[in-house]
Parts: sequence; structure tokens; C-alpha cells
Amino acid sequence: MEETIDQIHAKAISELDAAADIQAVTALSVKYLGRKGEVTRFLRNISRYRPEERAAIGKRANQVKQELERSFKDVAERLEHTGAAKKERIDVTLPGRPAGHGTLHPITRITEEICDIFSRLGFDIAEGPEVELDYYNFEALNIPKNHPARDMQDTFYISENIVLRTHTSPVQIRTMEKQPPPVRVIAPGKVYRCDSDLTHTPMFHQVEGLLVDEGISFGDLKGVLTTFVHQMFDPHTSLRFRPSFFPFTEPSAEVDILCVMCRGSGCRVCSNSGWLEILGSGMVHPALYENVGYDADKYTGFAFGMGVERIAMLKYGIDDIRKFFENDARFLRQF
Ligand code: 2NL
Repeated sequence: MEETIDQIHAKAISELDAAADIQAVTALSVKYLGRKGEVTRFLRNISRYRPEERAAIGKRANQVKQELERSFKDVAERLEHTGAAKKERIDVTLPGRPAGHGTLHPITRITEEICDIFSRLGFDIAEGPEVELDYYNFEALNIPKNHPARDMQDTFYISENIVLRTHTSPVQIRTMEKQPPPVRVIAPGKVYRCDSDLTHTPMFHQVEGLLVDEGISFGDLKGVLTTFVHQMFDPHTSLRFRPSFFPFTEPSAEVDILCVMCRGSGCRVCSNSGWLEILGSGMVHPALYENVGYDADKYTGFAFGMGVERIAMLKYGIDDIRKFFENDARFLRQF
């Protein structure tokens, strides 16, 4: 027995009642009213009824078609409304969106770590101008006029006697000018050199230190710098003092630590030497005392300088200095 139009109608209405979203209503509309839909097919096949029945059944079928069209439209509109309302409602019980917070730049952290170690040893922190007189950057430090460091190729000149400081030593010269010994000072900050490759950037960070008092010896230099290395790196790190030359210290020594990568056997990082240079140091040259008005017969002292990027690269095993300045958050967040 074939379904009557009223049975199709009842089925359609009950399925429409169960429709949960607009997609379901659209599917029902296709199922009943589409080109191959049940109501459409019923109307197309009206000829199977006896001629005297056709008019009434046809009329009823068209009524059902219109009623279903109206019902589908009503339900679709209602669902659209409640859906939109749902979207707009604010759920006050949801947790707030986390506000991303930054971290200190690794260079800032290493600078602070270095300064903290020397602070605990009794050093004060001093700062000074990045745009500096040639006098404080070179002259007062006993760096001769013809010294290669003074070359246009190494130094950014602002004018004939003004430069971007190439080290933070001028801060220490200014400190000595201002106060008599004893002086114990650390000078962190940005410095500038005309240089750019895998291990050099035109701007980098330095920490220099200076200690001047009566009776200060090379033994004091060794003790302070050994303590520093053991606090900055592993407390068992092997280190050596290797003779060197700087115009502002005599004698001078570079401090190497046993290569953190190969532990001395030789690798790419230490150029097969087994050692890594981490800082330069020496006993303050007497000529500097004359320049700042200290009695060179009464006072002795030591000084040292290190590149912060270099320390950070060795500590974290970073091979390209430029990574510090690209500001890729994925790199910076690791420290
Ligand atoms: C290096 C070498 C050094 C100093 C810096 C200094 C400062 C004054 C007097 C004497 Cl006021 N010396 N600074 C001494 C020796 C070495 O730095 O390789 N730095 C990255």
C-alpha cells in the first residue's frame, strides 16, 4: 500500500521537530520538496489515481507542499536566531585569555649575572656616555695616536675628537678622576666597533672591572678572576692566565677556560686548542695613574674586560652572535 500525502506530511513534520540545526532542515527540505523529493514525486505520479479522485488528492498534495515550505522556513529562521544568540552570549565563567609576558633578553640576564658576582665581591656598578671623547676612549688609556684600534675602520667617529666608545674603560677613567683610591668598580654597557661577521656585531656589550688600592698584586687579579669564572661557569672549571699585551695594562694576561664543548681534547668551537678565551686583564699601566692624578708610586691595581655576547655564546653553546639581535621570540624565550 503506497503512502498517502497525509502520511508523508506527518512523517515530514515529525522529522522536522527533531531537526537540531539549519543543516538538518535543509536536508529535510531536499528530502521532501527537492526535485526528487517525496512530495514532488507524489505530485508527479498523481496520474496513478482514478480520474475522479485526482482533483481532491492533487489539491491536498499542493496544500501539504505549501504547509511544509512554510514550516521548513519557520524552523530554519528560529534555529538561525537561537544559534546567533548563542554565539553572542558571553560566558563569564570562562577563564580569561592569558596575557603573554616577556622575558629578559639573554644579554641582559648575563650582564646582570656578571654584575651580581662582582657586587658580592664588593665592586660598585658605574655607567657613562656611549658617545665619548677621544681623550677618554683612547688618550687617557695610553692608546697611542697611531694604534690600529683608532683606525677609521675599527672605530665609529662622530667628529675628529668624538667617538662611539669602543670599550667601557672610559667609565673607569671618569670614576678615577672623580674619586681617590680605593676604587672597586664594574662598568657594564653597550660598545661599538666597525666590525660584522659570525662572532662580531657593530654594537655589542661589555663588562669591564677595575680595582685600585695600596698593595694590590697580580695574585689579587688571579684570585678575583678565578672566583668569577667559578661562579659564572662550573665551580670546577679549569682556567689559565696566558701572557698578552694591552696598552693600558702591564703585565697583561688573557684568561682561558678549558673548552666547555670538548673538555680540552680539541674541537671546532676552540679551534682545536682545547681552550676558550673569555676575558682580557692586567695590572693597570702606571701611565694611567698619571692621567687621572693618582700617585703611581703609592697605588697599584688590576683591570679586566669581557664581551657579554661571547660569554653568553660559550655558556649556552650559541654559534652565531647575530641570533641575539634578530629578536626571534622562539630563540629568546629559551633562556
Ligand atoms: C678584552 C680586554 C681589557 C682592560 C680591559 C682597563 C681599564 C682601565 C685601565 C686598565 Cl680604566 N685596563 N681595561 C684591561 C685589560 C683588558 O679588556 O679583551 N676585552 C674584551
